[in-house]
Amino acid sequence: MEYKRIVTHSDFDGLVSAAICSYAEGVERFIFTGPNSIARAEISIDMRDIVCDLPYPLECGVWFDHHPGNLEALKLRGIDPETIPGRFDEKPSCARVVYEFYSSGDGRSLPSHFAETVDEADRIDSFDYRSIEEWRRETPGKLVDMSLKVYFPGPREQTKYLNHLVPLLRDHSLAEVLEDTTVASNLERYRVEEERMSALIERSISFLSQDTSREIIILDFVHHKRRPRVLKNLAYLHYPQALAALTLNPLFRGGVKTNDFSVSMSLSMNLTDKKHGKDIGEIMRTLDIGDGHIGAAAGIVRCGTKEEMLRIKEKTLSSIWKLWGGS
Ligand SMILES: [Mn+2]
Repeated sequence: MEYKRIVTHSDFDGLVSAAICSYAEGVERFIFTGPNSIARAEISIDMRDIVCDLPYPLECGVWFDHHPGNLEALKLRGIDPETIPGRFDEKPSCARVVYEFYSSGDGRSLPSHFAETVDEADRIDSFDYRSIEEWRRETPGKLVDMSLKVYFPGPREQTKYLNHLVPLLRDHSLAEVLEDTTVASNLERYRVEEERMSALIERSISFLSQDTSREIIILDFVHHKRRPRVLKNLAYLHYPQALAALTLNPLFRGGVKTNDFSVSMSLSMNLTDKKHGKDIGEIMRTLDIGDGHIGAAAGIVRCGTKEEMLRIKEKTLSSIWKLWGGS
């Protein structure tokens, strides 16, 4: 079978997955997207497409993935994963699944630089860090990942960069990829943006009055006219001992700000591999505002008036604190 395109997730793991598939199958056309556009069937995908690190679409030629939720969804649709070409495996990254698939079995072997790149994809995609220092360590993979987080004026500029990056990741080691001038300049631009985000975050951090030991960092942006572009983990640079970070963002409909807001929360790396009994997904489900897993989850709260929103927001935060079971 001659495949024509690789449809992949637009994150580091998705790009590395695409790079390995591109090498193994000789496919040079890439489509970058996110899980939601697959779920909404916004992209037409057919039997000549290879799909990586995304939910299983209506149909495709080959599917590689590692998200347990996507496997569940497939089974609910009555599709037996064994009948789909490709591989599903609950590995730390989809890149690992693809790497193992092509390096065993039919004798096709992969260039040696993929070993390090896939190790980095594992760590980055599963957020496998045990401390702030480990998370901030600027490994080659981390630097390439940072270059992806730079601000793009539109989807076209982002696609252009991703199309530039996948062949680099396919043909070179991460250290060599970092020598590319476009990668280097995006990385430097990202560093400047990160400084700015970190400063905005520092100004926006608050804690609940009940939270005397400052366990949950709260970033409340609901009063902002536009959703600010921030990476909430940067908050840990200011409060490295915190156990979780929670962001509140206003929601927009047709470009107009509503009184609805979103809540997203995740555990800090201080709790990685610790027995903590916290379950963020369970908190969202109990409040009936959303879903997620133990380490990270999100929800949406709908409100009528602005006054109602302010009241419900306070109530939601104190309910989260109770369910969190803070000290
Ligand atoms: Mn992934």
